Parts: sequence; C-alpha cells; structure tokens
Amino acid sequence: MAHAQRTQRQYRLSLPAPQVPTGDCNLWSILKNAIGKELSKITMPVGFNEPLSFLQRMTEYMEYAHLLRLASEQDDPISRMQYVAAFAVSALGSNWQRLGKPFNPLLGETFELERSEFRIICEQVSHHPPVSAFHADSEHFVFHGSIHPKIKFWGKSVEITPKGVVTVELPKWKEAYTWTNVNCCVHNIIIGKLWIEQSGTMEVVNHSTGHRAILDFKSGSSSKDMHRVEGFIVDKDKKKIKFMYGKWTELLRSTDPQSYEDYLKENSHKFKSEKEKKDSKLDSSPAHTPKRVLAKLNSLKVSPFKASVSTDNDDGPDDPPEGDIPPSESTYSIDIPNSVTLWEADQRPENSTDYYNFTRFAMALNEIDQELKGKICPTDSRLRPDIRKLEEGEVEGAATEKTRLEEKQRETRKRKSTTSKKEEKWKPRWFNLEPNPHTNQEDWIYQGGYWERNFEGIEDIF
Ligand code: CLR
Repeated sequence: MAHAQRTQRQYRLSLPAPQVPTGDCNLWSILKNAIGKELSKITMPVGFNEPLSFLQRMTEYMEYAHLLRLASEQDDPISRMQYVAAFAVSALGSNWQRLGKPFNPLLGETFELERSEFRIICEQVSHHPPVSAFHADSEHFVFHGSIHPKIKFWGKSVEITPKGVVTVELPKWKEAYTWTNVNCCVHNIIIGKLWIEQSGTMEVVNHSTGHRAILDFKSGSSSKDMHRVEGFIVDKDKKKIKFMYGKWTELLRSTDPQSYEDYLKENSHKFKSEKEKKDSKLDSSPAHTPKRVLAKLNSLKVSPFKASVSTDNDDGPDDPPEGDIPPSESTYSIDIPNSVTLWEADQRPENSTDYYNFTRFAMALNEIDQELKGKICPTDSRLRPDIRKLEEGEVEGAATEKTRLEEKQRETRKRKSTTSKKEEKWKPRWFNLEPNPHTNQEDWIYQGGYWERNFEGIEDIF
C-alpha cells in the first residue's frame, strides 16, 4: 500500500458547522412508541442524529489500529495478547459522551477508509435486522467482523447488545483472536442527562495458544467504578499471568499479578478511607438498594475494593440518583507498581462539545475532496446527501433527504420482492455469510476485490 504521503496528510479538526441544539424535543415522547422495535425501525427526528452513518461509526474501532501492529511485532504470545486486548478496549473509547444516533445505513451502503496503519471496507449486508460487516487489513494484521446492534428498552434506559464476533488475525504468527463487544447502556432517556455506560465481560481468546484476556467492564453504580475495566490474562490452564486495569474512556495498563496482590495488601486502608468518605457523603441521600449493589460488587471476580466492601455493613455505595445527573467520576486513579501503559486515549479536540463530542478521528470520517470523490464506490456513506446536510448544519434539508432516501429504498425493496428473476434479488456485493473458520459461527466474510475499484454496475442507492 502506498501510504507514505498519506501519513503526512492533515485531516480536518472540526465539521463545516457546529451542532444545532435539539431544543425542547423530548426523547421519551418519541421512544415510548418504539418499545420492542429494532433500532433500524425507530424513526427519530434528524436533530437527534450525529452526521455519520453507522458504518462510519463502526470504523471508529480502528482509531488505535497501531496497537494491532504492535501486537504483531511482539515475540511472545503474552505481549501480543496484551496489545490485542488493549486494542479491544481502545475500540470502545470513542463512545464516551457520544449521544447522537448515527444514521441507519441503507442496504448496500459501503464505507471505505485508508489511513497510515490500515485500510477498511464496510458494507450494510442486511437491513432488517440491521447488520453491518467490516474487513480491515494492513501488512501486519487482518481485523474483521459484523455488528447487529440489538436494542432493548428498560423504561428509563436503553440497552444495546452489539451482537456478532470480531476476529483479529496476525499472519506472522498464524494466530487468530476473537471476542464479542460488551453491552452499551444509554441512561436517563425519560428525564435527566443522558449518559453512556459500557458493562459486562469481554473475553479475548487466542485460538492458537489458548491464552485469554478476561476483562470486566464495571457498571457505574459507584463513582469509583465509573468506566473502570479490569481483569487478567490467563493461560490455557487458567493460570493468571497479567493483571490489566484502567478505564475504557482513558487508558489501559498491565502489571504482574504479584504486584497487584502486594498493592492490594498495602493499600487496603486507602480503599477503606475512600469508602468512608463516600459513605459520609451519601448519608443525606435515601438508601435505595444497597444490598443489591453489594451483591453485585461482591460477585465481581476481581476488585481492588472488594475487601472493604465485603467486610462492611449494608450502607455501601449506592445507585446514581435516578433521572438525575450521571455519577461523577472518581478522581483517584490506581497506579500499581511495575505497570506499563498499553493504551492512552487521544485528547478530544478543544471544540469537540460543539461538534457532537467527536474525537479527532471521527471529525475526518465524512471528509471528502475531489480526489476521493473520484475513486470511492458510488455507495460510499460520504456521498449520502442527508448526512452531508446535517454536518453543514442544515437540519431541515437533512430531514427531507433522509425521507427521500428511505422511500427510495422501500420502492427498490418492493420491486425486488415481486420479481421472479433470481439475478434481481439483492445480495451483498463484498461480503458473504459463511462459517467463521475460528469459531464455526455464521459470519459475514469479505470476498475480496473492493480495492481493485471496479465499480461497474453498482446500483444507485442515493
Ligand atoms: C457501542 C459499541 C458497540 C457497537 C455499538 C452499537 C450501537 C451503538 C453503540 C455502539 C453506541 C451507542 C449508539 C448505538 C446505536 C444508537 C446509540 C450509537 C457504538 C446512540 C447513543 C443513540 C441512542 C438513542 C436511543 C436513546 C434510541 O461495540
């Protein structure tokens, strides 16, 4: 890949126009009619969108792709696992404070991106249910997978399960790693300030050596746990080899299990006093469900705070105030001796809050110039007029275009469903449903050929 010049290139650091405030429009008044629906069937006013297609949003997994190159450059499998796990966590970093809804990709929509560390091609391979497939590569790695975001309404919050496995292959080592992304929860959709939580267990498996990184994304039920991620790398006999810890919004570090144990012993008094401080703050607020929270904390496999929680009474850390501000983040950070930092999040641009809380990487995703226009596939997200209008601050124009595109898509579908000719039936152009060789589960596998850029006979979907 001729990337030398591209590395030098400067990408834009903001959008053509700042975000237009949504006004008083209440999210709940829209969502209450959408209970039980697929994410792609929920129509929301375009003012709740961010000017990116979900294919572009998915590409944000690649922001720290250099971690996969680093993984491939390591000679021992544990170091490789550390970097692959760091990549898996880093891929979620951009979700912090990102509350706009990306546009549903149209069926057959594609998105490509070439950067110094990788190139990626994405395609919307199914509309109902919505499935987006991607395939990224470089001389050091292959990263591919598909996402089918399943949404569940829980009254006050919305929970999104990104169904689908992702796979990293390191050709130099003939290794494959797979994992499933954790759940994402958007809180306070009825009242209060929206905030995003990612929680659950992520298990990165090296299928050749049997090493696993088992990472727990903690739920933000107390400020100390807010955004925290921690867990162990274990070998095939479940022996702990590394302790990894950090925050998905900020960084990931690694140390040896002994240093972690020692640190826990030496600092147990600190955790205690942290907790006592918290308790005294909470005294004035009514107790909600301390027992449940306690049980949750205690059920976590690893927690530096476990000792102080389990020996204590019931007045543990409490739920964040309902329908209120999100729990504040703890200011104290854990810094365990003999740690190395594997990943640190890029600072958001200064003007990020005026631009949908985009990262630097996200700002450039929809950027287009004459050169790009001349070579991308006609189905590329960058050519969607509704997204373009929104990034230019034209909310009404965006809404009109969005409706037009959706109607056009419906018409096409109707035409195709009534046709008897087999060749007119729609089929993804770049991906095919096949068993993933490493997990044997059905997966959307890239069929090759995109980068030869022969786009003849591609349908006009915009
Ligand atoms: C989270 C990380 C996963 C992939 C994934 C799938 C769906 C995304 C979600 C991520 C982030 C939050 C998200 C969601 C779709 C809609 C939702 C962008 C990227 C936004 C915040 C819209 C919420 C509006 C509801 C209240 C309806 O690996």
